[in-house]
Amino acid sequence: MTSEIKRLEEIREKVENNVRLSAEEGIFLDNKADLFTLGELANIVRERKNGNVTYYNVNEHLNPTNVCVYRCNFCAFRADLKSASGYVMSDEQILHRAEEANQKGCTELHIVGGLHHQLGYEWYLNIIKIIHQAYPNLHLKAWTAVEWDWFARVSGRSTKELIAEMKEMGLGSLPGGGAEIFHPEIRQQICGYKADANDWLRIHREAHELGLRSNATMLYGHIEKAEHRVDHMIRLRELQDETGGFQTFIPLAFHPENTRLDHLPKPGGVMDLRVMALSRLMLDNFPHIKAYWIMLGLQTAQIALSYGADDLDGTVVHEKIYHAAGSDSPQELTSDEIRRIIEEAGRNPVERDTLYHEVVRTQPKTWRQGKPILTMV
Ligand code: V47
Ligand code: SF4
Repeated sequence: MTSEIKRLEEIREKVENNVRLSAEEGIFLDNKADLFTLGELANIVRERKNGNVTYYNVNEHLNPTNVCVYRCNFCAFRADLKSASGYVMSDEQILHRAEEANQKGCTELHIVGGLHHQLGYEWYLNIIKIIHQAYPNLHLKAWTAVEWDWFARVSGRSTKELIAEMKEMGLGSLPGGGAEIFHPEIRQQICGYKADANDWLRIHREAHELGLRSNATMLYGHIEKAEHRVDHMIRLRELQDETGGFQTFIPLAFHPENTRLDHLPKPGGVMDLRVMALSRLMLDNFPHIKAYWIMLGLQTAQIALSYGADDLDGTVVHEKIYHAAGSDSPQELTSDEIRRIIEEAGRNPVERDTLYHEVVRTQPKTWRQGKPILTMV
């Protein structure tokens, strides 16, 4: 037996016995394991944690402004303060979009945007306040750690104080964006000036301490290598050991179009599936791994359900970040279409709310919260 086959057998035994993999084993898997083995191992963990269920939710995206002080090299969404493509939504437009989401029976509004040079923290706070007042049943998953860091810089207050204040106003949870790649060697090159790894992790720790759940992402397929991806996952795994506040990990494939990194190729389907599987194997304390179909495309997302993923995200209306960077996924899927895709993959579709309670619908637009869905962490 060659040493590589022997190493893979040892890893297989660990996975089967639910034993944590080391960073070195993660790097070995990323560099050396074949796609089928990665998928097979990830599927063991996926089915141990979530059985045959695949989750989805009914949500919409709201990006209240695309004007941003930062210039992340991978971003096609942002606009300069004075640029003709820059926009800032009015309160009326924001409420109109929330009404649309509510009308469609959405359980969640996913709210993120640019860091506007002039609007200040109060403008972002007001968005949460007015939507929550008008539609208290809509779960507001809002502002990435990078935005929270910016709010603290412009308001001179602590991130924890701001998160607590917004929670009082109706904030429901934090999305996982802004994580990119934590390792400074890479972060410096793609988004050096914004919140760093320690800031990102601190802000999520604070949210967890305040009783909010959050997600985590990783932007892959640009200039990072296996060791950076594994380092990223290990940092998240350590924080999850401490707080248990993360729900879902979402690996995000880099889309190069209209970005400063447009000379790089877009990662292919094989890389998408490999990173999905590796995430499931390394993040043994994350209940869920999401195949974000907008980013992966429907076909890869469907296959990812056998490579570690147990969640497809949602109906996602008004997605801007990926479509600005060249995504050709549809802008919106109906619940029926999502269910069909999941069933075709041999999984049982379950609609969930943001906090993974089953959603029971009596009619398409009315819903009540069901029992929490049992997930083993
Ligand atoms: O932080 C920006 C990424 C993220 C590009 O929490 C890009 O449930 C690829 O975080 N190519 C925002 N990626 C989206 C996000 C997210 C998405 C779905 C669900 C959840 C959740 C969170 O999008 C950014 C950045 O990492 N991004 N530009 C690009 N050109
Ligand atoms: Fe701004 Fe976010 Fe785009 Fe970076 S990724 S430039 S912080 S909108």
